[in-house]
Amino acid sequence: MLTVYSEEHKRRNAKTELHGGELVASFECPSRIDFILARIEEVNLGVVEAPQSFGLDPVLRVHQRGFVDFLQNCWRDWLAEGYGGVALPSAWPARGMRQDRVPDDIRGRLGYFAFAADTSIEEGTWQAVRASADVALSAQKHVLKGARAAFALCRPPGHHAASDLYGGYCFLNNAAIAAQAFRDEGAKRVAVLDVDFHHGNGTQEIFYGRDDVLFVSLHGDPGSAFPHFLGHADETGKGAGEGFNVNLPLPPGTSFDEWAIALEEALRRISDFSPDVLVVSLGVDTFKDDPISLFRLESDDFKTYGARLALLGLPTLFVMEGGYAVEEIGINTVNVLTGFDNAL
Ligand code: OKP
Ligand code: ZN
Repeated sequence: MLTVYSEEHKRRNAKTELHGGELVASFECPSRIDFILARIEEVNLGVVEAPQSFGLDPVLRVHQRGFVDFLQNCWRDWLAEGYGGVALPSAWPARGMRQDRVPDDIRGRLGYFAFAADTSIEEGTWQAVRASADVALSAQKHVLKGARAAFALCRPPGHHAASDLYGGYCFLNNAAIAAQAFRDEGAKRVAVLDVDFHHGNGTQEIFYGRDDVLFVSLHGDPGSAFPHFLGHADETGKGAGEGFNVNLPLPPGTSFDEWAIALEEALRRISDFSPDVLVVSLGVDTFKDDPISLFRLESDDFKTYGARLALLGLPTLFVMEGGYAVEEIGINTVNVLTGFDNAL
C-alpha cells in the first residue's frame, strides 16, 4: 500500500497541553509519525511519497471561509497582542451568550472557533495543518485513480474539526476533505468509518444533514470520554441526512471481542449503503496502553480488523487520526494496513 507523508508535520510541535489541571508535554507530538514511518519501512509496506499541493478550494468545500482565515492568521494576531505564551482560548460563547457576532479581538476569536482548551496554536501550526490536508487529498487521488487502498499519514489529525470549530488536536478535517473530494470527483456515495477511540464529532457535524456521505463511528461513550458533548447513539442525522449517521458508543474497558461485535454492525451499515468508496479515520488510540484512552485492544487485534475491513471489497482511503502510545503506534497502525493488504 502506498503512503503519502509530508515533513511539514514537524512544524506542529505544541509546547504544552492543558491536561488534568496541569500544563504537560503534548500527547499529540511529532515523534508519533517517526515511529509509523520507521515501521512502514521495516515491513516494506510500499512506496512513501510527498503530497502535491491542492490549495484551499477543497478545504473550503467542508470548512467555512471565516474559520479558515482565522486558522491562517491566528498566530500572527496573537503575537500582535504581545503575549509570551501559545494561543489558547479562555472564554466561550456558552449558553445564553451571543453566537451571531464573530469578535474582532483575537481572544474572542479563539473562544468562538475552539470547542476545547486542549489545543494550542503556535508558530508553524497552520503550515503543518495545510500540509496534512494535502496529504489526505494526495492519497485520495491514488484511490480515485484506481488504487485499491492508500494511506494518508496525516498529522495533525482532523476528525474533531467541524466546519467552523477546532479542538482535540484537530484543525482541518482531513478525512472529511477527502470524502468531499471523492464526491466532487465522481463518487455517488462515500462512507466514512471512524475507528479512533474518540468520537469524530467534526466529521459527524460536517455531514449530518446529508444522505450522500454515511458517517459510522465506534468510540468511547461520550458519557465518559472526550469530546463529551457529541457521539451518542441517538444522533442519527437530520433532514435528508436522517439515518445516515451511526454512532456506536462503547464503555470504558471495552475489549477487542466486544469492539469487534460493534465493528460488524458498522460494516453491515456500510454494506447496506453500498458506497463507491470507504474513508477510514484510523486512530489507534483504542490500544490497551494508550495514555489518554480507555479501550483494551492488543497489537495483533489491529491486524485482525485490518483484514476484516478488506473484506468489504471497497476502494479504501486510510487517514491517520489519533494514537498516543508512541512506542507502539508504528506497529499498531501498520498492523491495520498489512492486515488489509494481506487479506486481498
Ligand atoms: C484526538 B484524537 C486532555 C484533554 C482532552 C483531547 C483528546 C483528543 C484526541 N488533555 N484531550 O481523537 O485522537
Ligand atoms: Zn482519538
